[in-house]
Amino acid sequence: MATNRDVMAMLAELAKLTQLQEENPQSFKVRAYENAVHGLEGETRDISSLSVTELTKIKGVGKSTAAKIRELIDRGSVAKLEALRTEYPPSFVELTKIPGLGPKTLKRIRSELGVENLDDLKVAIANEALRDLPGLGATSEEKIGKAIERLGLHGKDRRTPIAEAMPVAERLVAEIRELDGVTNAEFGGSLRRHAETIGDIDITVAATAAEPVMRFVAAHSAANEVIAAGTTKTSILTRQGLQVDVRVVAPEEFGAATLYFTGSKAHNIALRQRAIDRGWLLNEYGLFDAETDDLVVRETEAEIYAALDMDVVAPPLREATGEVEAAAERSLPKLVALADIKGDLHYHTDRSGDGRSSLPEMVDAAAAHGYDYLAITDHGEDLAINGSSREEMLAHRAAIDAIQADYPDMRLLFGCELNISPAGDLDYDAAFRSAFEFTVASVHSHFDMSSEDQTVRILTAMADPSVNAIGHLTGRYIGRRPGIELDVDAVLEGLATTGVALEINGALDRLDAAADVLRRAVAKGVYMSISTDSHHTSELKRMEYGVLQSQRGWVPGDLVVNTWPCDRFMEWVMARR
Ligand code: DGT
Ligand code: CA
Ligand code: CA
Ligand code: ZN
Repeated sequence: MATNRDVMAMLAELAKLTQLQEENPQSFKVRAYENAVHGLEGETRDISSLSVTELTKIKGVGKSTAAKIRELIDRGSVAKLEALRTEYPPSFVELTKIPGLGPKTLKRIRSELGVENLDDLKVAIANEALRDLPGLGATSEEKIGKAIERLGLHGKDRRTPIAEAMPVAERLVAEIRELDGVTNAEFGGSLRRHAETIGDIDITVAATAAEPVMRFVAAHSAANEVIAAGTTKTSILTRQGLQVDVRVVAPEEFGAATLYFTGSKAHNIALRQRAIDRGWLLNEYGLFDAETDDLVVRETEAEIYAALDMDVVAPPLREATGEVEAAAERSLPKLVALADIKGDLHYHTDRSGDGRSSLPEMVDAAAAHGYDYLAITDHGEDLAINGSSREEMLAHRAAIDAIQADYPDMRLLFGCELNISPAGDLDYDAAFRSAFEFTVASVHSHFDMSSEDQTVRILTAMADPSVNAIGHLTGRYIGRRPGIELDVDAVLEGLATTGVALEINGALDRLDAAADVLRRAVAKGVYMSISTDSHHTSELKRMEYGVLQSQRGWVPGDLVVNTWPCDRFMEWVMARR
């Protein structure tokens, strides 16, 4: 039976493939599918029981979309989608990830050069065949070639952005946990370490019987191909070409197995050496005495670390970059936990053109998280489509003031996401900006300026007394768009001097600033904020990803301003004004 998630995945795929067919991302049909996905995000009912008429009452769902939803629920597949999949197989769709290759260009290189997949495209580039097509040219050809290299789309080590892998893994783990005889399930590997890109997904399952789990995985709707079906390990390939390894272990082996399959390999090797030094052996089954083979411990990761005379190392740190030594010396930083977060500081409502939930809905969702404070930061006037005029902002402030009375336990801040112009200027004027109680300033355009100019741009912006944080520092989209180039040390110096916070953006396709930048920021004592950049109530859970990103950067909690109690936080905010 199709779940709400299946339906949303079906519509998202229809939107994607229809873009290719209509050669236009803005086509009416594409928008209709996308709007339906957004409408369903907020749906808490099981929609499989709804009629076409009932379905059309959901925001964004039209009649033809409703019919496709029923078709999926009733027949298990959608004819229109099947036809599109035949016309556009995954190896062709993959080419849409390459910047500079829009649907029109793709169609042309397919019909005129016979390019069906990445290998074909690379041959065409090597033969300099692209440059002769209308609308392309030598420069575009070179750019496309470079983008292929940069995206790592080629060969055996092609990697998937974490934003694409995470939903697949979270879904499988949630479903496997519900199976009979399963006592625990967890994803491991690079995904649990919260790496930016993922080679394959590793899932470890603790169960009293392996067979039902193996059967479930091999028959899963996400599996386009089963590449290995063993008694305790099954590997599948999704339509997007992402491999998932599912391993079943006995419940008492779960700790040793998750430790092993979380890695990294280098971290494991360091742990194994500590075991050897103590006369033991460490493997995926447990920690054993080297001479007698007697079991020392194995049930939980915590027990194994304790036996090795170490503090528990959080998964994002397990990269053999000093964490083993620090855990042994008991000098790991006191990292942020989700429960430490007291507020969200980058937060949109439908006052922003790209916001999709109303102010009351967004405030209510934050209150449900138990936050003590919340900065509402809709876009300023500079973002033509998404931004707000002065009049609109003032009306917005009145609406926020009015709603505040209903939430006595949560301090609402009238805020703004200011856009940083190429010169480092910000929206409105200084007097108008000073009315905001909190702002995050970020780059949304002009990604190609020189590193020198970008550095001046950010330093200029942060010098403005209305700015409290710099949002998504580089503007990157992992695997899709490289960030702006910057003199990172100069920017971090600026942040340390001004006391402006560096945002850790929890959107999985951003995870900006990157972990290595965070680690350098820690060394300079830069304040940081962990934010979701939510545009819809379904996006508040990004806070968890932001927290994991902060851990990957070894960020101690006391540098993170939104772990502070409201009084201390407000003192810091006011110090800028
Ligand atoms: P990926 O998939 O390339 O993003 O990176 P990982 O770290 O998920 O690597 P993967 O999937 O090959 O293996 C998952 C974990 O299993 C890895 O992090 C550590 C463990 N592992 C795999 N092979 C070995 C090995 O030969 N030695 C040790 N010590 N551990 C291994
Ligand atoms: Ca892996
Ligand atoms: Ca693997
Ligand atoms: Zn934003």
